[in-house]
Amino acid sequence: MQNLKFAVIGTGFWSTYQIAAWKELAGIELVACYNRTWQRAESVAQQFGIPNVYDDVDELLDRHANELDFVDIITDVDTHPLFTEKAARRGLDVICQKPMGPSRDAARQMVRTCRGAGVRFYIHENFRWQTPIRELKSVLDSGIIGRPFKARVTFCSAFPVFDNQPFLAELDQFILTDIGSHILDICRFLFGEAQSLYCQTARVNPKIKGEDVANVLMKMSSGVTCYAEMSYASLLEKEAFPQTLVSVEGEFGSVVLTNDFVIKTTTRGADGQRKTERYVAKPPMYSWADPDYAVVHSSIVDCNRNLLSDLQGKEKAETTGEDNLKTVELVYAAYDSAAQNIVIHF
Ligand code: 89Y
Repeated sequence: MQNLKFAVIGTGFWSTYQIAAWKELAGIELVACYNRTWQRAESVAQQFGIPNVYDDVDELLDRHANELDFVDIITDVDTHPLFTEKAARRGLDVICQKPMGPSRDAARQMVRTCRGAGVRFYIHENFRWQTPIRELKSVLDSGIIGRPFKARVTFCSAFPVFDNQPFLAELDQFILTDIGSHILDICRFLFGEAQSLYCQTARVNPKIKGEDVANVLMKMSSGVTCYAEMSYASLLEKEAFPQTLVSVEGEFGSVVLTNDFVIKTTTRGADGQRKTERYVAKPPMYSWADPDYAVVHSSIVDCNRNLLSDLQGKEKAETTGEDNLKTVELVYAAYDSAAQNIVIHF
């Protein structure tokens, strides 16, 4: 099979990890990169040996459309629709970072644009690919705790997230779009689709524009009541960033994914006594990963592998645009619920 050729659009903070993760996989070739500032594109190109550098995205696409198979969009959310449209119009498959678009309508339109152009469209949603989340899913699928009826999915932190990603402080809608996209996607991955949702938000940090706390309560079609809590204003005894902590109760027992990737499953033994089994679901540590983000950075490799496999026609991608639109709908339903203080029914 021939290498698939791609271009990276946007060479900011996240791109260096995204590109390093692509380099872990065979069967692809990164032929060009674009950034609105040429210097930044050039420096990333030198770091990774990318042969063609642009600060004009149309020029990149026009010059390379014939050889390219797909683009990987790693820009701020506001430019996702435009760059998706430009690539799709040239017949290129599109991978785009989460959150898909700057609004529900923009995201819906992106899916329509790609469908209309007959190109494949994927969202780079990596949290569900984290080693501990996959391990937790296998515990649930094994049936050992029986049918889950209740869950809590937690991302609460005081990590100085705005130091590395200052634009996040400027977003009118912050935590639900940034972390909520991941956390609500994990809820869907673990427990299926939501039937109804109620949300409350708050802004604790006075220096940012959007909300930095969101509490979402969902009733899933599977019967699970799922509480998703997220915050960047939580100074806790143990800083968990960027781990997602999960607790699930089922008819025969419970499972928790707690700090430092520890999974503990509690069931009754043959003697009827309660027993807890402990296991550490440590993610692979790549030399290029930032230790502060290691569990997230390693999941980029697995997410990319899944998307590549779909592009190569080998395996279905989990996070297609169509699928991720369901996560986007939850994010904006959460905003609607919080704004009107109502339960949203799907
Ligand atoms: O932007 C976010 C993401 O996708 O993962 C963690 C993060 O970098 C900060 O919330």
